[in-house]
Amino acid sequence: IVGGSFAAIESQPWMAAIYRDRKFQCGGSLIAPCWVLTAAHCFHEQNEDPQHLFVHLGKTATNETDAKREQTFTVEKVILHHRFNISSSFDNDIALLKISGEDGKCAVKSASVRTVCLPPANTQLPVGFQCSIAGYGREKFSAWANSKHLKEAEVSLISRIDCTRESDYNLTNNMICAGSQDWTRDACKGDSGGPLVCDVSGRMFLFGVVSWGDGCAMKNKPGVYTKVSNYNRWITAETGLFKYTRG
Ligand code: 4AZ
Repeated sequence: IVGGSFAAIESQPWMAAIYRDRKFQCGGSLIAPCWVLTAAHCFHEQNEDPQHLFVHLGKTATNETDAKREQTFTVEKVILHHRFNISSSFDNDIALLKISGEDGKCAVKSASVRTVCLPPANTQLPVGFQCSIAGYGREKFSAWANSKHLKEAEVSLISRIDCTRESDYNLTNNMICAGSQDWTRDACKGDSGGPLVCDVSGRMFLFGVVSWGDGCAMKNKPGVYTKVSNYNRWITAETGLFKYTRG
């Protein structure tokens, strides 16, 4: 995250840190005790071996373990969206991880670990709506390494017209744009897969998954996010979750 501020995990308790072996790979969001929603481009298409993947919840610093607040999981299943296409401008950049802890248990709710709400299908917030992004990624585009601490930043939703006005972005209907008015706050490399959450009537909803952008915090180059509310049916079909919560 460029700009914004360091945050304790308790302010983004759905935040997941995804590792491949010992190496930090991507962010993610806990949408149910056994399920993390993230970006498809974080994984090797088709042949990702879940045995190498680990998910940490409740993590504030990536270089240390706080056993009192953290929960660690292996990955049972990696589900990439079947129409994710890395060559066609990252359309359908969304993936699900089924996580499993000791003796098959999933995430346990605490001050540092909790689920985020999914927005109702096809909901859209108005342009200019303030949301927040979080991640352990780079603090500037030219940085050598990721942040050692979780960061969060406020960004606002940008219309498709404004998003493409000064950029050569090829947006699909499955993407939303967000940025800060002065272009000082943005997601960056390493934040991929992480949350764009928006407070609607006092509840936090996961409206976006960090996906791509031209550099980080560059003028007229907003961050691009997978539009989560387009995927309610896919999430239900793949997980069996939320089956009776529509309507
Ligand atoms: C990346 O390379 C990346 N500024 C993620 C987000 C953004 C740019 C790049 C958005 O993972």
